[in-house]
Amino acid sequence: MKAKKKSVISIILGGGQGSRLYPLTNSRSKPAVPIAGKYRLVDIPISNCMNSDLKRIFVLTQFNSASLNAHIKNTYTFNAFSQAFVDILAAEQTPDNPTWFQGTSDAVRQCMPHFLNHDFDYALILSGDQLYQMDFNEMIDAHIEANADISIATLPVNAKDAPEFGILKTNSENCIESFIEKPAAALLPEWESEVSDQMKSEGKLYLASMGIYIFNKKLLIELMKNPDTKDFGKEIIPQAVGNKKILSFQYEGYWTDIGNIDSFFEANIGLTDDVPKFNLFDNDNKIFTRPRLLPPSKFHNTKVDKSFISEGCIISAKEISKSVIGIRSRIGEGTVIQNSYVMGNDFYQNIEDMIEDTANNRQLIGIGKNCFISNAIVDKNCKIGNDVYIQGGKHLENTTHDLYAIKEGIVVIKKGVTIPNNFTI
Ligand code: ADQ
Ligand code: ADP
Repeated sequence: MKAKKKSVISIILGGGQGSRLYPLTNSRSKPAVPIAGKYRLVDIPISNCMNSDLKRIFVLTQFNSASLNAHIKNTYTFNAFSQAFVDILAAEQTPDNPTWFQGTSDAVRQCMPHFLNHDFDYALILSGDQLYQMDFNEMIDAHIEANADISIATLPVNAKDAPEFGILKTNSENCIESFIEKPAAALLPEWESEVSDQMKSEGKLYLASMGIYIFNKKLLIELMKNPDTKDFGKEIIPQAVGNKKILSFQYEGYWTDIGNIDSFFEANIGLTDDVPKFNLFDNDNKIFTRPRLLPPSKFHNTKVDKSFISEGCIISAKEISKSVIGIRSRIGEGTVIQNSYVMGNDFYQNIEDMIEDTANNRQLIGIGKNCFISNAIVDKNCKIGNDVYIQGGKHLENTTHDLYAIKEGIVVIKKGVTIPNNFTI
């Protein structure tokens, strides 16, 4: 018998208003937020799809931004003979739909006409704010083999993390028998699962939904007819449990949610660990991004330790440690950067402008001389003066200021701001 051809479209939930990532999402949509010095958030799920040979991809986003469009257009170009595409679908108002996406399944519902223009048997629905590497083919094969209606990727989590996720229980055939979205801590004892000895030893006793779903086309069409259900985790999945065959596809590799400033910061700084949990140095699983053809980075008198330095930087800093430095960064002499993510710049300032700005006591694009920056995120295109002192940490209270925001002790310098000489946080 001829094996059934897998026909799959991928739908990436690119983000609602992205308020948890504010101020990084102040002027750009969440999928466009720069990560790891040279990528954007959306490159992670797209690369997982490409590496799984799934090349028909939709990115659903609450609002469109120039940078997301430019990034997708300049990165994911395919030859005319392939069926591959990456299409951005931004929430649009139509006579039938006067509102923005009201939730994750509402986003899919509103975009159904676009999906139905394509031939597919299965829809793979992914979150846009997770860091992981996964071959989706294994999950798709398991879904087909089990003759499931829906599959959900799951992984064991501990009691501290469980209230953040959909938690489920399975039967002996790995089919989901019960599901609760974000249970209160007090309810957890009822939700323990049989997990491997390794997971048990790490206290990971609860099976969490990774927010990665496969739906059979027919079922998806049927479920998306009801405009009253707005969210996969809150409505679609709990309502399908008991009525549909839902497979739990268990994953035990590295996976993390990067939906808020704290976890976004940790995920970036985690890349500087001796053996990072997320491996960017992998022949088989490449993370794709825009090929910018930047020159190599140039250093003068800098001690660099455990750091990621992207292309096209001009660095005279005294010391950079445990930090991620983004493309085209310019860092002045005497400056120390610790435990920070500097996103870099979209363009270089030309030499004539720099001479004129310096002569007029204006800050240059990049980070000036003799600064100290620790526990901070510096968004793109900032002009940070000389002798600026930024010391993030738990001693600081959450706050929002014209030039920066502080969240969980992490100082986030807003995109494109000018920080005067001697400024202190
Ligand atoms: P959450 O991550 O809390 O839980 P949600 O905030 O709805 O769910 O986001 C899921 C994904 O959809 C994210 O990538 C988000 O950016 C995106 N998204 C949200 N609203 C959107 C909108 N209006 N338009 C487009 N995209 C949107 C979900 C599940 C849990 C599961 C966790 C795993 O509900 O059951 O455990 O994911 O992270
Ligand atoms: P981000 O989402 O990173 O904030 P933007 O929406 O600012 O990105 O878009 C970045 C693009 O804008 C880059 O490709 C860059 O070429 C261009 N750009 C922005 N400002 C300038 C400038 N002053 N001069 C030249 N190019 C610029």
